Parts: sequence; C-alpha cells; structure tokens
Amino acid sequence: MKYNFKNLLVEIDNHIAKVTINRPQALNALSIETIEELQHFTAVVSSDDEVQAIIITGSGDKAFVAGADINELRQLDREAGEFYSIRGNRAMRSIELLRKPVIAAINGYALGGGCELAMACHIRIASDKAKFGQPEVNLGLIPGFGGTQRLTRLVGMGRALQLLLTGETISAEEAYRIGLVNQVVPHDELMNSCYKLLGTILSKAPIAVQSIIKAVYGGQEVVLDVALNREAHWFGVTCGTEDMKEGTAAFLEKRKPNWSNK
Ligand code: CO8
Repeated sequence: MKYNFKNLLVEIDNHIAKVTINRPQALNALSIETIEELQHFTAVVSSDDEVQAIIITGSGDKAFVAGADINELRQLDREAGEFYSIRGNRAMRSIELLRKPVIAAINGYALGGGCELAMACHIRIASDKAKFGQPEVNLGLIPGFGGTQRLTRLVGMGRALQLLLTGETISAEEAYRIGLVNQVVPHDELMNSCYKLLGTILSKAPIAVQSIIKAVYGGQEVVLDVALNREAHWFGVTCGTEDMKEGTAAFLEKRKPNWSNK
C-alpha cells in the first residue's frame, strides 16, 4: 500500500486523493511525524498517475488543523526550532510545488500551522464553521511554516501584520472578505463543493492545468520581465501539445474537446 501513514488517511476516488490529517485527540495538530508524512506523501503522489488532484482536510467536525503540536514545540531550543521550521517549510513547499491541483477543505479551526498548511494549498474552500488565525504570538512564537510570507502575499501587508501581531481568530466570512479563502460554503456541503470544483478543473486539458500552476508559482518571486518569460515558456509548452490542437479545433467545430493528455 503506497499511502499507508500513521497520521494521514489517504483515500483515492476517481483520480482525486483525499488526505485527512488524522490526530483528532489533538485537533489534528501537526506533529513532526505528521509533517514528515506529508512530505513523503507529496514525493510519492507527484509521480502517481492514478492521482490527478488532491484535497487536504482534517478529521472530525471541529478542526482542520489547530496548529503545530504545542507539546513538541515547547521542547525546542533555538537550534532545534530553526531546524523544525526548515523541515516544516520544506513540507509546505512540496505541497505548493505539486503540479496537480491541491485544494484545502477547511472544515474547522485552521490556526497557526493549520492556516499555514491551508495557505500552501493552491485553493482554499472553507466551511462556514471554519476559523482562521496565526496565534503564535500568544505563545511567544512566530509562524514557522511560511505564515509570515504566504499570509502577506495573500491578504497584503497591513492585514497580515494585524493578524500576526494580534494573534486574533477570524471567521470564515472575514477570511473570505480579506482574500484568505476562495469560497465559504455551508459546512455539510464542504467536501461536495471541493469535489465539484476539482471536477471542473480536471475536465480541462491536463498539461494546460499543470502549466498554469507552474507559471503562476514560477512568477511569484521574480521581476515581471523574468516572470513573463516563464509564462511564455509554459505557453509554448501548451502550444506544443495535441490537446491544444484538439481544444482549438473543438471550439471552431462547436463541440466538446476530447483530451488525450499529450
Ligand atoms: N497542539 C497540541 N494539542 C492541541 C493543539 C495544538 N496546537 N490544539 C489543541 N490541542 C489539544 C488540546 O490540548 C486538547 O487536548 P486534551 O483534550 O488532552 O486537553 C484537545 O486538543 C482539544 O482542545 P481544547 O480542549 O483546547 O478545545 P477547545 O474547543 O476548548 O479549543 C482551540 C479549541 C481554540 C483550537 C484551542 O485548542 C487552541 O487554542 N489550540 C491551540 C491553537 C494554537 O495556538 N495553534 C498554534 C500553535 S503554534 C504553531 O502552529 C506554529 C507553527 C509553526 C511552527 C514552526 C516550528 C518552528
């Protein structure tokens, strides 16, 4: 069994892998072992043709992920803390760099490392019961899994600094208002909404979908001219595909395209 983990449940259905962080006794807090399992999962899934998209969620009804595991955090010293942050950042980055679309299905508390995990996913859909925040400052800490960076990029510096400096918890509606999540849906419709959205994305030409993810993330940290050259590269890649010939022909012939993933 390629996806046999202690803290993650992986269910594959119709080419979509649903990954459930499964530590309900600690509101799905991310232990070091869980972070390593997430990294292992991304390494395997990246070359697994059976899986074309991923949903990450939390077990139970209350929490997506309530942060890094505070029992482990409190034992860290300066050196171990930096090392732990580097490991966590690697795992989050490995999610973000997957070419397959990754949706966070945020079913409850997404605090600290949980909010950071959601931000490392490509798209965030929240239950109307979800709550968000970066409460590290309340523990005498700062975010260490990318929160100071991804939150700033998603919601802007002013709003990010307010959330980071106050440690306040915000509702799903407020998270939507500031651009932290893409959509808020009734709690009972969360998973269906994620599967539906992925159904739409997976109905598109696969190489175009992968190229969009590469072009968007590949252009984030570079000057515009370099980013535009990268976009041109991925545009060229899609122009070289049979799917592009098929998609344009289908439009002109007023029919649905038949994608071949070539
Ligand atoms: N770690 C470990 N255990 C946790 C965590 C956590 N983050 N969150 C909840 N739990 C445990 C509780 O201790 C409790 O255990 P027990 O039943 O044994 O007492 C159980 O889960 C249920 O929690 P509560 O009783 O507290 O449930 P409530 O409904 O009263 O409250 C809250 C829910 C509001 C979510 C509350 O649990 C809470 O505030 N949790 C902590 C949230 C938090 O501060 N998260 C940030 C942690 S720091 C972080 O994420 C840093 C990430 C980067 C690290 C970088 C490394 C260098």
